[in-house]
Amino acid sequence: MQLLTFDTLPSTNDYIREHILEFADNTAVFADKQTNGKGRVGKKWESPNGQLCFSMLVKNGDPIGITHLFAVIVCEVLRKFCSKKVQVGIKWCNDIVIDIDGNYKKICGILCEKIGTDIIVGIGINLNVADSYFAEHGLPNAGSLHLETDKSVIRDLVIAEYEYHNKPFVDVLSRYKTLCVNVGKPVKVIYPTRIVYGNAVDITDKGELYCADENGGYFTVNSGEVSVRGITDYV
Ligand code: BT5
Repeated sequence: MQLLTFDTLPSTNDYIREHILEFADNTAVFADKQTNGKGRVGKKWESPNGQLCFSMLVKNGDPIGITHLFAVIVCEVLRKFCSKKVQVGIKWCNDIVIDIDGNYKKICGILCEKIGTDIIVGIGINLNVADSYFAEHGLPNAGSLHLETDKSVIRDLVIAEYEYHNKPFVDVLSRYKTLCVNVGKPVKVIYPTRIVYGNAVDITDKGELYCADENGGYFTVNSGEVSVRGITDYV
């Protein structure tokens, strides 16, 4: 694995994209700060000091499997560092959240971008960001772990867990299901042109969110362009 580190980059995902032909499988790019961090479908990702941001190049990857795998790895790594009071979980499909007394906050986002047959996986974790930062930037659902741990320790563990991973997708999915905080809860699914209400009942074997609708039927949520929320809160 090759690790490139920078003080500042616009976006670690964009840096890999710009150099994709030069980089080998598993190249990782880390920046202490990003000035133009990206979320899905053109959304902005705020990357203040105190956030761990890095990206990895996965050659010939499956974008769904990779998103779920990294969500599981990041969630399990962060659980090792947090006190029992702070429940770290996965919010379908690419967020890591913390639940403090029923109040969910997004502390990490994962962005998987497919470039030909390759995938760029970008991870941003709010390790130690002041809560006032999120209020000032209009992010009421964002939160921080308030962990003093050195960024490189968590980054290197996530990369190592990925490199040593050799489990089939079904095993990843069963871990994903146990960590996913949506299952068993009411959900509001926000499509580009409509909103659908339901209850999340399971994760399918393709990693989709499987929901019961209000009329006794079922539907699956699989698009990267939807947002899933709780009925009144973030989860
Ligand atoms: C994501 O998108 O959550 C993917 C974020 C990926 C960031 C990493 S950092 C390293 C790499 N380089 C990049 O340029 N990106 C990746 P999405 O699910 O679309 O969520 C985006 C939404 O999250 C925004 O619209 C905000 O509502 C919220 N948000 C923005 N910044 C946040 C932050 N720091 N913490 C929590 N929520 C945030």
